[in-house]
Amino acid sequence: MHKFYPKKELTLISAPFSGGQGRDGVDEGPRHLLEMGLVNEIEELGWKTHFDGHLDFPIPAEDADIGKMKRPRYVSNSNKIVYEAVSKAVKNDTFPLTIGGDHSIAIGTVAGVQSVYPNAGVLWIDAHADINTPESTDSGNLHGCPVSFLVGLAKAQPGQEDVFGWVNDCLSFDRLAYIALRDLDVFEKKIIKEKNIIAYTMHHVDKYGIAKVVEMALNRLDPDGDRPIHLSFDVDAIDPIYAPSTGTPVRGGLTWREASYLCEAVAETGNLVAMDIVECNPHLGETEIAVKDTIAVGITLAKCALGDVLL
Ligand SMILES: [Mn+2]
Repeated sequence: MHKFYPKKELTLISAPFSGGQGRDGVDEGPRHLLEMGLVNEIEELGWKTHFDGHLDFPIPAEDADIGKMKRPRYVSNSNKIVYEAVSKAVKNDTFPLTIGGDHSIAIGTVAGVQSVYPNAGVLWIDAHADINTPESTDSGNLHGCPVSFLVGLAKAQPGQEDVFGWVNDCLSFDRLAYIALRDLDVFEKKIIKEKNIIAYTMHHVDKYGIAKVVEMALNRLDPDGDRPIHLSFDVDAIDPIYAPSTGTPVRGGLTWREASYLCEAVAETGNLVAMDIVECNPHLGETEIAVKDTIAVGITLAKCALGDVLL
């Protein structure tokens, strides 16, 4: 039985948002996941699924850059909508499965889960650490910055409009763990070391194997085995051989089975309280098969995290 959702009810939250980065198409991810049968696959696992349609993210009339940040008000306002949806789902004792959309939407998903479970740990599965601050980012694309808002590293500078003030440093550094990292900026490497953030790169996956890495990450994130876990899964964690249709692919990632195993192992703890699947971009596939593979891997991750087993 699921420790946190004994009724096995799930709220599917579709966040078709692409404002955290510059490439069109990632907002089409949710529609493709639904068309390939995501809801049916989840219900076959015994989860009663609630879905009220795609979230709507109004584009602000005025949204000038703040420092290097691109589309700051659009990203912030949209994340408030995601936050409300996730927080409401958890309060209704339903598992929030949020499908993106780019990874900036995890500002809202993590803040939403933390509003109900303030001790929840976050497993951030990604090729990138997404912990750049509005000052350290090169691109100004906020999908590379969500973690910095959540842990309180990102602060409005004197004289700047504080559009993300509502996020409120909701996540402590010791409740964050990374797996599958392999493309880090200088600032991100520095901050991970300085703050002693739990971080397993692909080097660790090679060295110890995925099973040991997941075990070590969970033991450090949740030493007593009773902490709610939020899994935020960026499909670019997976090798582009398996998940090519994504905005910032990086070679040398998780295999299909390593990614699936990771989700299965987290499901086995019984402590998973929320999941995000982000950065599926159907416009970026070179072939139709590339797109289908990427969407299929997203569906597989959801199934594994929700209790599907091979035997
Ligand atoms: Mn990411």
